[in-house]
Order: sequence, then C-alpha cells, then structure tokens
Amino acid sequence: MDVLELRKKAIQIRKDLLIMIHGAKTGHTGGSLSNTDILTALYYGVMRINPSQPKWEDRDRFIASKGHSVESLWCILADLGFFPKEELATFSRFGTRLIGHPNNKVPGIEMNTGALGHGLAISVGMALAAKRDSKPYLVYCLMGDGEQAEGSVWEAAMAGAHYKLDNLIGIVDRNRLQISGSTEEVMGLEPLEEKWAAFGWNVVSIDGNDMEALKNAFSSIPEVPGKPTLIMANTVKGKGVSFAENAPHWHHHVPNDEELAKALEELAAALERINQKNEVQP
Ligand SMILES: Cc1ncc(C[n+]2csc(CCOP(=O)(O)OP(=O)(O)O)c2C)c(N)n1
Ligand SMILES: [Mg+2]
Repeated sequence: MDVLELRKKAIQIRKDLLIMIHGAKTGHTGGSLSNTDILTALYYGVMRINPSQPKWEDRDRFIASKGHSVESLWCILADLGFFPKEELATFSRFGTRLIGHPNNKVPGIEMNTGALGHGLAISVGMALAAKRDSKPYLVYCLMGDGEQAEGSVWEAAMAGAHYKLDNLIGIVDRNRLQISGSTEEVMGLEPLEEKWAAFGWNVVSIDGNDMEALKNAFSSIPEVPGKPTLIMANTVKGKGVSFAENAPHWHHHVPNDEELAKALEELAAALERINQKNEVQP
C-alpha cells in the first residue's frame, strides 16, 4: 500500500477498534489508538506475511510486547484474513479466543504477551535463531514507553547488541503516558534514545503517527549492519480522537454511546480530508 492508502486503512482500523471496545465494554483504547499507525504501516506496508499460511517459515515476526493494546492488532489480523472479521464481535466475551491480550491460539500471534517486559527477550531469541538458520526474516517488537521501566527490557537490549542482531527491530510507542500518568513522573526514562544507543543499538527517532516517516524508517532496515535498530516512535496516546488524545484515563476508558458517535464522526471527517487530497493527518 502507498502512504495515502495506509492513512485510510489506519482510520478504518481506528473505527473498528472503537466499535469493538464499545461493544465489549472493555479495552485499552488509548494505547491501541496510539499504535494503530505503527501496526498499519508494518502489516500493510512492510512485513512479509501470508495470512493463509500464518506459520510460513520465512515470515517476518511481530511481537506485541505491550500486549494490553491488542485491539488494533485484532482488527488488523481480522481485516487481513487471519480469522473471520465477524469474530471481532466476540472480543473479551466468555469463551472467546480474542481475549484482552495476544493469545497464540489465534493465527498470526507468535507469543502470548501482556505481562510487560518479556517481548524483547523472546524477539532476541527469534532473531538469533534466524541468524543461526540463515533465514531472511526480520523480527519486530513493539514496546510501550512505560514498559521501559522493566529491567528485563535492558537485559534483552544488551543481548540483541551482543549477538549483532541487525534483523531485530525494537519499536517504542513513545506516547509519554503509562497507566497512571506521565512516564516521566512515574519512572523517569530520559535520556531514552541515548540509553538505547549506549546499549549498542542504532536509534532512529520519528513521528510515530506519520505514515510516511514510519514507512521510510521501516524500509531502511538494516541501516547499520551488525546492529539492531530501535525506532523511537513519538506518538500521541489516543491519537485520532480529539478528546482521547493525551488523556491518561483513556488508557482503559471505554467510550460511551455519545463518545463513540463523536469519535466516528471525527474519523469520518479525517477520511474525507484525505479523500480530498488534503495532507492533514488523522
Ligand atoms: C509486568 C506488568 N506490570 C504491570 C502491568 C499493568 N499494566 C498494563 S498497561 C500498563 C502501562 C503501560 O504503559 P505503556 O508501556 O506506556 O503502554 P501504553 O502507554 O502504550 O498503553 C501497566 C503498568 C502489566 N501489564 N505487566
Ligand atoms: Mg505509554
């Protein structure tokens, strides 16, 4: 997909996830809206995957280490045909496999996640296996910025550099909020880019809600042979819904009927602007 198509797709995914969360009366709305552009760029513009062969040996791997914001991922996997789209209506209901965190019983999910701080270590193992088996696939790991407070992230970072895993891409959804407020108030992270660089990673900083920037960053990998890449994706939590943006309580706030209607209206207007070839981002 080109950048224009990707922007439109991201709007559709935002609509789908809001409807799904509203219906289920539960979900991580803010973080899912924050990472929708990252996932859309990866799944529709970058990753080599085949929905009809989810276990294809040479597929690129995606690990949602910030597993709580699974809603955008469920909507994308359904849209791509990993499972029927109607199944989204079962999200978080009794007996469903579409639970509130990634579940590897669902085609397209590589690993159960949700306890923060574990995805990067698993990704290091997968990337190392690719090197040892001379396989061409890349491993993408999406982490939260609040998640960076977990010590295990940094052990994995060290190992990724030690094994020279230039087939490993870490992405930090740097929305500056975690569950209870600002990351800098809860556990100061800065200077975060310098920390990743000091751990031996090639660091690329971008606007993580800008589809063009995302596509460019992902397509230039491996930028530095022998080094894993860390993409610092500077995002807005709640992106695309004005009253959810940068609002900490939208971490797991469920839109009521009125909020859902207003959000869908805003997203429809954003789509209209794109259709009119207006360059405004959703
Ligand atoms: C090990 C662990 N501790 C605590 C939690 C509870 N928890 C769920 S989401 C969250 C905040 C995560 O913030 P961040 O990583 O910044 O994610 P985002 O802002 O993208 O939602 C926390 C603490 C968890 N899932 N795992
Ligand atoms: Mg965050």
